[in-house]
Formats: sequence, structure tokens, C-alpha cells
Amino acid sequence: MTGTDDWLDELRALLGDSAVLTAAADTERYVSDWTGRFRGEALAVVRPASTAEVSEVVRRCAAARVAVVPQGGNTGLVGGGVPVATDGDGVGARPSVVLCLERMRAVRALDTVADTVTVEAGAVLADLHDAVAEVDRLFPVSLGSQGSCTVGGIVSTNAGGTSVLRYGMTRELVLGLEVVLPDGRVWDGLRALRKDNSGYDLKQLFVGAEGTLGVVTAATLRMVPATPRRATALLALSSVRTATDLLPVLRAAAGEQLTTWELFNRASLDLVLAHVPAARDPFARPYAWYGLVEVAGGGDEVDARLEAALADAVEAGGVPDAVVAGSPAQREVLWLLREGISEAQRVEGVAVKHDVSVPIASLAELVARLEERVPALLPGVRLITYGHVGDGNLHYNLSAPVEAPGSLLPASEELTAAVYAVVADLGGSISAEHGLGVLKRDAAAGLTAAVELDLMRAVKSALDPLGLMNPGKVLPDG
Ligand code: S2G
Ligand code: ZN
Repeated sequence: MTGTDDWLDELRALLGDSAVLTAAADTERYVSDWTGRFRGEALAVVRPASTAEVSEVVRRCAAARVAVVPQGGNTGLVGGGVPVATDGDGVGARPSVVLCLERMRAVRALDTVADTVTVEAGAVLADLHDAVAEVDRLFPVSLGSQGSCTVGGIVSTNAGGTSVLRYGMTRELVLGLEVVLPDGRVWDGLRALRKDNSGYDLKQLFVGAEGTLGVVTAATLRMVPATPRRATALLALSSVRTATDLLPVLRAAAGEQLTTWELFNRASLDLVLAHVPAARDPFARPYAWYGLVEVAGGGDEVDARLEAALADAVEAGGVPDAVVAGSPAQREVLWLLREGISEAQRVEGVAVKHDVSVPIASLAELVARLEERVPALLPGVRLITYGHVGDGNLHYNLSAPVEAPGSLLPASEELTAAVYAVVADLGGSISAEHGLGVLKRDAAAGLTAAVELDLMRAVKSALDPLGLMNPGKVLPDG
């Protein structure tokens, strides 16, 4: 028996054998990420069932100087939820455990007076949606990965999704957190007070920290009134400029009930039509761009508002065709055309993804400049362009040229540098909603003011002086 084996056996004695995985067949899905771009090694995958168990595991890791990689549904896109690769990936890989919260799924409290829900970090987002729907409420973070991403994951990455236009990012819905700190202590910050100015707003340190400051084990979140009535349409658009010009038009007609305004290009739709069996092109001919709009509320006023919005949009020009969902089934198909893009692109192999944001009015210029620069760097590269018009967030995800599948990854650094240069020139961000993880850690540092990096490093070293919490993510070491 080695020291490590003894240490792992003690963890098994604490948590139970099935909560400490070491066999490669058991750990593979935890140490490699969804995108297929990141894979690391771990001494074990540890699956605690309670905050007390998380606390004890973290305490023992700190004592043994073993790093902790917190993980929810492992749906991340930047390598933030898996151990850094043993080849260093820019930082020295170190003995780590993946600490997966998947067994902590309880809804601890639902308060329909204050409209808050307290839920454990391993709860799947779709299950949280169902739980709050039972009390006629909505938790308004909506993501394509909601069937597998977890509450701890969306908090730790400050997830966005398709309803940010109306409800904001996850950060704006977090009222309180329970966190296991890097030394194993539990911070119970699960306060649901609407007003609490008693010192620093500590919870916000952990929202979007990607598990580098502590392990989020539960959250108290805002619920909003349910929106049982949804009116949804797909518009054919002549350009990106049309999509951005229509935002105020749609907002004027639908008011605060405008919930979604999403954009995707023909290449995105072609992927979905090729790989998603239930997908159907609702139009008789192809168009360059498409916009998915949804108006949601409590009554059938949403239909009239959508109709008015569409009339104004057609009047404004640039909308050669539109289709309104006539039933929930038809609505699901329209949503599938947008939300199926990510999975469809994955079928075609590893993509070089960019999750960027620019001022909304600059989206058209961003796309135009990229359409000029990127194909020049890799002829035949496929531009899978889609995103959230209402918050200026574009997913500029590149797939390899059909006739040269191996040409993409070798060109990825140059392609990404070109994308980020245009984004920076337009005053945008190179990570709108997916976080930094490993993928964007160094590029972001290069675009961040020294004083800001110093502040983030000061917070990191104050909370995690041993650097054991998700090392190699968000901030470059040193
Ligand atoms: C989206 C999903 C991730 C991706 O669909 O809005 O955030 O594949 C993306 O870029
Ligand atoms: Zn997105």
C-alpha cells in the first residue's frame, strides 16, 4: 500500500466505496470534458453526498496538499471542470481529485412569499425548473445544456443562456450561497434577504469564480412568476444588422415580455438539419440568417404582442419571411433549430469555439470583419455563427473544412488570435458567458489591466493560499 492508497482508503471509509472512483472506466467521463478538447488525470473522483462530507474531503485534501477540481454536470466549454492535462497545459499538473457534486441534488426550501428557492449544487437545472414550476414559478436561466448542467455549475460560471435579455445572468438571480472554503470550513451564506448591506457582498466572489475560490454546495436563488404562455416565431433575416436593428422594434411591441431574441446563420442551420433528426427547415428556401423570438407571459396577450412585433419587424424591412409556432410541438421544433446547434456541431468533430460579446450595435461589424479575416487564414473553414442578440453575445464556433478535417486545430491559435483582435478592437469581451477555465486563461490575462490581475490574485491568495482549488483555471499561475 502506498501513502496515496491509504489516503484513498480513508476517503472510502468516510464516504463509502461507490463515492470514491479510481478505475479508469469509472473516472473517464469525469476527467475529460464535453468539448473533447480537455482531459486530465485525477487520483480519484470523489462524490460526496452532503456539505459535511464535502467539507471533510476538502479538509483532507488541504492537509495532503491534493488539489480539488469541483465539478457539476461537466458541461463546461473551457476546460474549467476537469483536471489540467498532465502535459502541463501551461501549468504544472498536480495530484488532484475531481470533487463531483452530482449526489447533492436536494431542493432544501421553496418560499413562495419571498419567491426564493434554496437548492443544492448538484441539482440538474432542468430538475430545478420542474421543482419551481410545481409552485407556479420560473427559475429563468435557460440553457441548451439544462438537461445535464447543475446549479453549482451555472453559479460557478455565472451562466447566461437565452433569457438574459429579460432576466439577466445567473449572478443577478443569486441571493445567497453555501460554500466549502479551501481549508474545509463551511461558509453558510444562504441568506435570502432582499436587502443586506452588512459588509462585503461575499457571495459575488464565488459567482463566476469557476471553483477556484471554494466549492459551491448550495444556493438561494430568485424565482420569477411563471410564464405559461409563450409566443414564438422564427424570422428569416437578410443580415446581422437587421437582427440588431429589430431589437428595439421587438422591445417596443412586446415590452418586458420579450424574453428571447437569438440569431443563427445558415451554416448553423445546415448542421442541425444534418444531425438532428427532428429538425425541419420551416421555410421553402434558404436564407443567410435567422432570428428566433419569444414573448412570454401569463396570458394570451403574448400572441397579440408577438403579432404586433412581427408586423413592425416586417415593416422595418429585412425580414423576407417568418413563421409563428402554432402549437407547443411547433415551438419545440423552432427552438430545436437554435438549441441543437452545439450538439450538431460536435458531431462534426472538435470545434474551435469563441464566446464573445461586443456592443450590440457592433455585432454586424464584428461578423463582417471576421467573415473577411477568418476564411483567409484557413480556406474552407466553416463559420458556425449564432448567439444572443439581446446581450451582444456571439458564438463564433469554427468547424474544419469538410475536405481538410485535420487542418482546424493546428490553425486554432492563429484563428483565435484573429477573432480576439477584432473583438478587442470593438471594445468587447473574449468570454461573454462560458468563463475562462484553461482555454481562455492566458488570452484573458493578456487583455486584463495589471491592477485588475493584481486584485484577482490578491483575492485568490487570500482565500486559497495553497493554490489547491481548481489550479490552472481562470488565472495564470504565478
Ligand atoms: C449557446 C452553447 C455552447 C456552445 O448555445 O448559446 O452558449 O456550443 C452556447 O457554444
Ligand atoms: Zn450561449
